[in-house]
Amino acid sequence: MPANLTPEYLQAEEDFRKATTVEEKIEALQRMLALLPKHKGTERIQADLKRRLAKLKEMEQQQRAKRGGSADPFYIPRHGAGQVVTIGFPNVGKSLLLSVLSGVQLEVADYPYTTQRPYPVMMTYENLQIQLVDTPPIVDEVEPAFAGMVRRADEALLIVDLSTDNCFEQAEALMKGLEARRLRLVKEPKEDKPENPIVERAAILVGNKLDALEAEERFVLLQETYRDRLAMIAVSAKEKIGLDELKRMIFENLRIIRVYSKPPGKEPQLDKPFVLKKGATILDFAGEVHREFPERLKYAKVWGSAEFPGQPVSKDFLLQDGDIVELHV
Ligand SMILES: Nc1nc2c(ncn2[C@@H]2O[C@H](COP(=O)(O)OP(=O)(O)OP(=O)(O)O)[C@@H](O)[C@H]2O)c(=O)[nH]1
Ligand SMILES: [Mg+2]
Repeated sequence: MPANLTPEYLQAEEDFRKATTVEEKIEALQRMLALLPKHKGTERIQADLKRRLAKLKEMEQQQRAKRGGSADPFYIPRHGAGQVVTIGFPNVGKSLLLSVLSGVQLEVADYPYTTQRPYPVMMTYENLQIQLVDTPPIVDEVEPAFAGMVRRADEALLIVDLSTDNCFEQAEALMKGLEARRLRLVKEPKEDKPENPIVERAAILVGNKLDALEAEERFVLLQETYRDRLAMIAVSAKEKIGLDELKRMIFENLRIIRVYSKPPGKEPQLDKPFVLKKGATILDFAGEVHREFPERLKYAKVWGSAEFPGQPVSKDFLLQDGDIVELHV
C-alpha cells in the first residue's frame, strides 16, 4: 500500500467495508477511485478498484432485473427550474403542504405512513415551474435510496410538526440520519467534489401546523438552535399561513437567476426565462441561447442590473435575476 493515501480515501475505504447494500458499496468504491492518487505506484490498486466496481454494477443490474425490472422509486426525473425534496417524520403534513403549494391533490390522512413512495408535483413561482417531491416518512434511519434522492436534488425541505414537543427531536433525528449517509443540510452549500467526504444541500427547516396550540413558542425555541445552520420558516398548510414567503425562500435557495433574451431590434422574450446558476456571466448565457454563440459573441447589451438601460457590457459581466440581454454575434 502506498503511504500517501488521504484521510478522505481511508474514510471511503472504511465506508466500503461497512456498506451493507450494493448501492452503498458502489458509491464508496466510486469515491475511493476518485480520491486515489493517480500515478505509477497506484496503477494496480486503480485496476483492482475498477474491476470490483464493474462487478458490483453488474450485481446491481441483476438485482434490478430480479425486482421485475422495476426502477428505483426514489429516482425522480427532474423537471422545471429545480428539484426540491421533502424530508420529515410521519404525519407532519408533508403531503398537505405540497398539495397546497402545487394545487395537486396528494393523499393526506390523519394517520401516519400515508405516503408510500416519492411523488413529484410542480409549483408555480412567478414565471417559473419548480419541482417539489412528496416523500414517504422517515422512520428510524434514512434509507440509502432516500439519501440518493436527496443527493440528486437541488434543495431540501426539512419539515417538522409544531403541534408537538417532538418537533425538536424530529429536527435533530433527521439531521443525524442524513449525516449518517454523509449528507449535510446547510444555508450555503459547498460545491460537490469527490474529495468532500460530505455532500451539502441547501435546506429550509419548515415548522408546519403553526395554527396549533403553542406552535409559535416551539418555533422560537427551534430558531435558537437552528437559525445559524438553516433557513427557517413557520407555516400552516391547513390555514395557508406563510406560504408565499415559503415559495420565495424555495426560489432563493435554488440559487438561480432568470435572464431574458432580446434579439437585436426586437422586443425581449419575457415569457421565456433562461434559467442560470447565480454567478452566471454573459458568456454562460450565450451558451444557453446557442451552442455556437460563446465563440461568435462580439458584444452584448444589458437592461436591468447594468448602470443604464442597454449598456454594452463585457463577456464576463455578472448577470442578475431579471436581466434582459441582447447578444450581438
Ligand atoms: N392543524 C394542522 N393540521 C395539519 C396541517 N398540515 C397537515 N395537517 C394534518 O396532519 C395530518 C397529516 O397530514 P399529511 O399531509 O398526510 O402528513 P404527511 O407528513 O404527508 O404524512 P405521511 O405521508 O404519513 O408521512 C392530516 O390530518 C392533515 O390534515 C397544518 O398546517 N395544521
Ligand atoms: Mg404524506
